[in-house]
Amino acid sequence: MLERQSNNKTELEKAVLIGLVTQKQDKSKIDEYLDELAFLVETAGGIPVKRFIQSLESPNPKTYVGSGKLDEIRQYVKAGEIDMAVFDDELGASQIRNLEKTLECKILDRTNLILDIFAKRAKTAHAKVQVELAQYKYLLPRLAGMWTHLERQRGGIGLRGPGETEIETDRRIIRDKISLLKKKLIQIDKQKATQRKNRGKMVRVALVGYTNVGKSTLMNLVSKSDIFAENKLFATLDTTVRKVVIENLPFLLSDTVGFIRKLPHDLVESFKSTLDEVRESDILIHVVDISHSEFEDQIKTVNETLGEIGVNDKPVIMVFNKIDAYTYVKKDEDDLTPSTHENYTLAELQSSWMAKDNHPCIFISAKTKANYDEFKKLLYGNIREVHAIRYPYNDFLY
Ligand SMILES: Nc1nc2c(ncn2[C@@H]2O[C@H](COP(=O)(O)OP(=O)(O)OP(=O)(O)O)[C@@H](O)[C@H]2O)c(=O)[nH]1
Ligand SMILES: [Mg+2]
Repeated sequence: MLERQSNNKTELEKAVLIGLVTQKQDKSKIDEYLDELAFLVETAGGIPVKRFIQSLESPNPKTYVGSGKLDEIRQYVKAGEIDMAVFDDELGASQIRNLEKTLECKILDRTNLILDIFAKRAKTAHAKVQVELAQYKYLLPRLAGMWTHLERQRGGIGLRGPGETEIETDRRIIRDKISLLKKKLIQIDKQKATQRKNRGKMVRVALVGYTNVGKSTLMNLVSKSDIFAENKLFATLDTTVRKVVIENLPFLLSDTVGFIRKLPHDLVESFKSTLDEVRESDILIHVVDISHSEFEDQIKTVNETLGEIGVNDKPVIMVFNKIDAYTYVKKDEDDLTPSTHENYTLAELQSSWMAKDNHPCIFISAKTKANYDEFKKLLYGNIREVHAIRYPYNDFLY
């Protein structure tokens, strides 16, 4: 909250957003993608003022967009005193260099932006080291000709390290930092592994899901704790673990970083140890924001990311959250086009989903607590099963 109050309007950086419709990237999705990019810019503390979209077979290797579009963007940036151009895909060093030369403003890509937000969010030593390492790994191959020389004095979005310190831009120092951070991370990982071991054989449940779906809100509800939940992307970076008891059954519940499409690979790599909590858990609660029009894609992204960190075979409970905010488009009687999920009522969506998905699913609202008791029952049943296998002679731990 403090952060928002201290945000002086005049300090906010103005951004244009640039995205492509390519063979790989569907035209119908581009608005959603740029909505998400805009949300990322806002979360980082900038103001998105305009979007540019171009259809291309594939990104231009020199300038991402074609020359005509680039000129259009250049004119807009100049006239509108725009601080930065944000691209929806990861850019290479030469693309950044060429774009900066033409547009004469700061060039950021999606990865850079996500890293910046992560840096702002990192609270514990562990998260800070992980983010800083990912930032330097991103920066090192892109240093030559980057906007760093323009921005050195000003800092701002894209150049903030953890704790609002500016990140280093000297190649030699960065190399040293990378090896130092790697060493630190190994040390922290060892401590964490010991901590996890000391927790014994208690059943472990992890909340996973796309960013901003309500994981922390649900965690707060279940554990009655007070974890930072906010309508911003990546509110949670550090894994929080709480001991929870439902009826007579104790277990550990963890809340962790949310996933997002095109999550930078280096970041997933650096966060592997944070995600160990997920990897070592017995049950996953996959939280979905049912009120988001792209929720099906989000589920896919989460499953892919889980695959990437090597989690494929755990029992999963699907929790469709935010039913209070669910809306649907009623189709005209004479409209014979096939229904999409946007035309389903909540009840229809629920039964169609339950028919096609073989995980246990439940539809709830963590905000209004609708169906919360049923959720707890479902969770209890699932934990009980794991518990019974682990402690065959022990009906009740307490
Ligand atoms: N309408 C509605 N909003 C909800 C519900 N649950 C959570 N929210 C809101 O959704 C936003 C995100 O909630 P969080 O709990 O921070 O989500 P998260 O999944 O932990 O997000 P990250 O930590 O950023 O990955 C907040 O503004 C919550 O108040 C719900 O059931 N209904
Ligand atoms: Mg959270």
